[in-house]
Amino acid sequence: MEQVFALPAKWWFEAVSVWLTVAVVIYFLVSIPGIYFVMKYRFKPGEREIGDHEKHGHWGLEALFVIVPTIIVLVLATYSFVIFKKQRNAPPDAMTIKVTSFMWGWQTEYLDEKGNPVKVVVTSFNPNSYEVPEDQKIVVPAGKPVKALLTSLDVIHSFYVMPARITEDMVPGRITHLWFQINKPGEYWIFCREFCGTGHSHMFTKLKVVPPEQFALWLKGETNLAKKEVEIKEEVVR
Ligand SMILES: [Cu+2]
Repeated sequence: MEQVFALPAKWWFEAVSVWLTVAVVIYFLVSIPGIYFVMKYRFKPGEREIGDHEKHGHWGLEALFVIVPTIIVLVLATYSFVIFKKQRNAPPDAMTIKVTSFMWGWQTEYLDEKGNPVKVVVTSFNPNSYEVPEDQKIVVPAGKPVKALLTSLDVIHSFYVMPARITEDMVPGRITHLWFQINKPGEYWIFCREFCGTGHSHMFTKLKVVPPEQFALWLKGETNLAKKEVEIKEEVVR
């Protein structure tokens, strides 16, 4: 069995293929007979010039044209809602981070069970580079669900975890959320996905996914993944 690389991306890809298949099949079911009838009943002098308006259609066919699309819509809606619920609600064992956005960067707090921050990472704005310094990457454990609480200090931003195919607005004065799980260690992009000013194109960071043991060490500060202390206050007051 193919290993699931990321959630909720798995369901996102599944839903896209289901919707695309239904859409393409319906497209051909409608367009091919459509072309045929356009040819067959095209205007010819002397033939049905005033049309056949007095004739009623076919009750059976009309009922079929109502019932079949209704069933398709209901099936797609139910299927999509099941996926939406999985995509929206973090599993109960998810670890929690809180990400606060600002023009143009991120502050990530790692919270304990009581909601107190145990570690803080700040990704600051750098208009001259597309590199993210090692100590500014958001580190998470591989194979573990992560719930992110999101907010903003200034304007509306959006937290887009690209490998997980999930994004959510970060709104000042409000806490929104999303969750994701990346099963393969590596580095992935996170982008701001809401145009938020002149620095928007440089509002990104790297998600560094490491094995859980390595993450536990990093969180306790016993590794050189992020040695440098970052002055948070200075960074966020822009
Ligand atoms: Cu932004």
